[in-house]
Amino acid sequence: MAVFIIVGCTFISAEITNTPPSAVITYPHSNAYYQEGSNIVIRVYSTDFGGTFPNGTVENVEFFVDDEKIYETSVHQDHTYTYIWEDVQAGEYRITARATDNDGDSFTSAGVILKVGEAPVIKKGISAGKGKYLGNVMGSSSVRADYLQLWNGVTAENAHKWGSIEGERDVMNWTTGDNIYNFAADNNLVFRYHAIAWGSQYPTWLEDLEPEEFQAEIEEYMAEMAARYPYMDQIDVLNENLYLNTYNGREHAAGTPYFRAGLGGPGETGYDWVIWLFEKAREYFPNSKLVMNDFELENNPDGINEMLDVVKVLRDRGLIDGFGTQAHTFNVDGFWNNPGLLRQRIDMMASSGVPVYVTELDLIGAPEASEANQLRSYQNIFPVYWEHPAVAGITLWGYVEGATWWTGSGIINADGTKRDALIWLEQYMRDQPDVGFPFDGEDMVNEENMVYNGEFNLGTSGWNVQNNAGASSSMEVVNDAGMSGYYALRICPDNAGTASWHIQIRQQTPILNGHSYTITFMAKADEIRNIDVAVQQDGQSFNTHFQQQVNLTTEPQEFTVSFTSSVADPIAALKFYLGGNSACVYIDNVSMMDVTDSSTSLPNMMNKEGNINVYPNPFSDKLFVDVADTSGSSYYEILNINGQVLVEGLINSHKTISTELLTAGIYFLRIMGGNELEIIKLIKN
Ligand SMILES: [Ca+2]
Ligand SMILES: [Ca+2]
Ligand SMILES: [Ca+2]
Repeated sequence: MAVFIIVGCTFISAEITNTPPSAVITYPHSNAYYQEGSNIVIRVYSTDFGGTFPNGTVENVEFFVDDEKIYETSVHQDHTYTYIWEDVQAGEYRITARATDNDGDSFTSAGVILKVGEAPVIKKGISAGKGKYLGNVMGSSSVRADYLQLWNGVTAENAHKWGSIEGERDVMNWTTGDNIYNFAADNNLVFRYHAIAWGSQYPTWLEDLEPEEFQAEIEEYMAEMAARYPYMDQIDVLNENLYLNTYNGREHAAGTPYFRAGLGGPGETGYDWVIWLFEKAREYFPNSKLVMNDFELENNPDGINEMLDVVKVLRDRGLIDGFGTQAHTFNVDGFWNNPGLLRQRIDMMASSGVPVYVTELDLIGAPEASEANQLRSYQNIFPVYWEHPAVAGITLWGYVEGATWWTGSGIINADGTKRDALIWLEQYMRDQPDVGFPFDGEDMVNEENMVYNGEFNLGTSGWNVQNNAGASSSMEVVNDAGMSGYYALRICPDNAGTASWHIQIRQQTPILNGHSYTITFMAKADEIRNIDVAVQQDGQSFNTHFQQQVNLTTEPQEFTVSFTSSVADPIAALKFYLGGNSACVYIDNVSMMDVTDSSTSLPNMMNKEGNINVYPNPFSDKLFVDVADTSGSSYYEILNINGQVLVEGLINSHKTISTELLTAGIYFLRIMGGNELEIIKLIKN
């Protein structure tokens, strides 16, 4: 029988003779948000294996809200115990789960903080409603406009590494880290902290410290983290600890020996220092899952076993909630032709008895990196992780090609065009059964609407404000404007300038030659005033394609304006001009639709001038495009007969387009460059 004596908040284990069961609330995540009246699915992962002592069985799992028991069950599917908490009223709640094993030993999970309120839930990320989170990393405080559309979890790429925070002893710099955490917290995303103890990118002054000082320093670091970040779902408490079974016989992280010595050494268990570290983490972070994270696992079963040996002593003491596998390209791309073996390796990780968190997945393709091989890797590897019942969620380590740490691992180009892997990943997610969690709610994206975040449900994401000629103003999202839905945009000029264009609220909306557009929006102001709505080139010669004044009152009004463009402009932007008047303006429910009659917009028009050559036609899994005589890149799209864009990207004189994902049928290739637009009809066999 395990005996835990609780002194303060520290567990001091007396003689242990049984491994307690695990209990990890995999859904909802900490800081999840629901609308009042929702039915909330609570999932608990619980096993009674993975420790030093013989495996047992989980007898039951109890669910608690603010320490009050609401449910109990012994029924599970693949170690997940589920309860649906119905009609939840507004408030903030702390959920825990307690598992009891066949020896009568119990373990209570880390807490999960839930927020329930009046505002609707907005779908976030391509995995919304699909049962697991799919997150990414943020390298800086600036957030791409497509982040919330693609991802629903966040890890700071570098900002939370100890060396970034405290390069100089006792001088902590949390600025970037705070911005990244706050973005996650404000949007109720899954937040993973990376990392507390890691023998790389740590402050080098640690190397000179005696254990007592070392421990005091890491406690200071944890205490500051705990004070700043109450809503972290997971923490990489120990990162890259492997050293016995590595590819070159060396420490995975060269500085790990300093941590090993500084935190108390191996001791009787072989891992006393790890136990000390996780005990402290439990104490400081009662509402976060404690994870051990490493790489070189999938392709190295000895490495998995070494990690399992450490996990065992933590499992005996109820100190670990997740097995983290980084899953980088160099360890997993090679499984593209053997997903069955990859599945076995994940099974090994799951024998830890705690959920598997995929923490840094990136794929470039094998045997060599290419867009086509990357697609193949995604198709063969991603589903093995995603569909494994022990995998609780996945974080990709970057997504913008050229900005990821590993060249070739990006799945979107900097200009927002999607690589084949992302086109596939979006479709894969759409094809997954909708289970209603997490992040399930109202659609934030209307595929027909060229405007992103026109309801301002995602804050100001996608929009920016430009002040010209000495004007100054700021935009914010408010929830009491009485406009469309819960949120609306408010812009209050501090210095309104003298002309309407001196203050501009903008979003890029590329337009096509000969196409007709309808713009609708709702607006009001604190006093009767005018604003302009315009579509203007946002750069180069700032050509105005359309501009019209509208008269605002203090009551919300809906406006509809239309125009037909006689040029193609890939850098056109929808703009609201608000300068020249200091009355605050409210804008909401903005849309811009291409309303061109598709029977005339997509003629069967071969390129007459002969400067665009597309072959073969009919095509199968590849399409080659040569564009002669261009002074820069052209933008291409492949559309189906309904006008939906299926593939898009840039062409610099020659491009090979992967078309294996397209089904047989008729397509249109639309090529846009300068003021030229070409549409070519093609057939896929
Ligand atoms: Ca047991
Ligand atoms: Ca310090
Ligand atoms: Ca709105």
